[in-house]
Amino acid sequence: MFDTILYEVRGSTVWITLNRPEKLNSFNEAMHSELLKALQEAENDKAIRAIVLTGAGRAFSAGQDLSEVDNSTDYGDLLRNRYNPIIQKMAEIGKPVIAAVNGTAAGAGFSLALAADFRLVSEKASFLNAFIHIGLVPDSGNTYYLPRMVGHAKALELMVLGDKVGAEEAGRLGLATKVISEENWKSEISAFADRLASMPTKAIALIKEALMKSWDLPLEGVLEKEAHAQSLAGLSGDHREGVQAFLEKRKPLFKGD
Ligand code: T3D
Repeated sequence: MFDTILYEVRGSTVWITLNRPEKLNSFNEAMHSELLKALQEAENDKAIRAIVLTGAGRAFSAGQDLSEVDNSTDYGDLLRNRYNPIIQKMAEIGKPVIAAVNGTAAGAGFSLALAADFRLVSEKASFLNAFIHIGLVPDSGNTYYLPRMVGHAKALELMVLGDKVGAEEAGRLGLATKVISEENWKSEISAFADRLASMPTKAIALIKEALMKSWDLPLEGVLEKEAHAQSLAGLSGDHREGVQAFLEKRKPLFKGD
């Protein structure tokens, strides 16, 4: 169905794998369009309750395929038309998105990992704000997410100096949800994705939305947003199940409804 990505449904999760390993999963036009379609498909499929995004081979993604751009490329339009819809979709999608960062995440590949809700990072992986090395500026949400995760000073340092951040440092900086060893890679990613897929999906969607909006709102607005989100969460089947299970002293069985 797709040429540049793999789309594999495993129970209630989908694994989307960027699949141009010979080019370190750098983005060409087809991969932009297919990744967006895959995210839309995962969003629309009610049976999918967690999304894993990873890369084939030794890289997560090396960002823009530099052999695809030339002097006639308007980078602003390229971002508006191809990268930004993907980054926006990852924020909007009402399901948890896990970046399973299997190797190098450079340029927009770094940004893509930042736009996920969780980053499970292989001990072999690294993050590189490669933009500066080719005279460009960080894009695809990098200047939004990175300072919020590591603070202004560290973000500026990573953007301007363009030094590689290894897995251990990514853990220390709060970029990595968890650093995972090679031998446990697949099993730990699966377990984490399955855990998220068995949680109250609507509440997760509301948390994502509220947290994103909280950056732009004064306290009063945040309090109202929380009240509104809680009204919606309170109407969910999973809330009823959570309370019922508590009263019956059993484990809840959340269905994402
Ligand atoms: O439209 C716009 O441009 C605006 C939007 C920009 C968004 C961006 O992402 S800009 C940043 C683009 N990315 C980069 O600048 C990163 C370029 N790649 C690298 O710096 C290095 O490849 C890495 C540090 C990521 C990994 O280094 P290493 O030594 O492990 O691998 P390598 O030997 O450099 O790469 C392996 C192959 O992948 C190689 O091909 P070959 O020689 O085996 O045929 C290399 O050319 C290819 N490759 C790696 N990155 C890209 C790429 N080919 C095309 N585009 C790439 N980005």
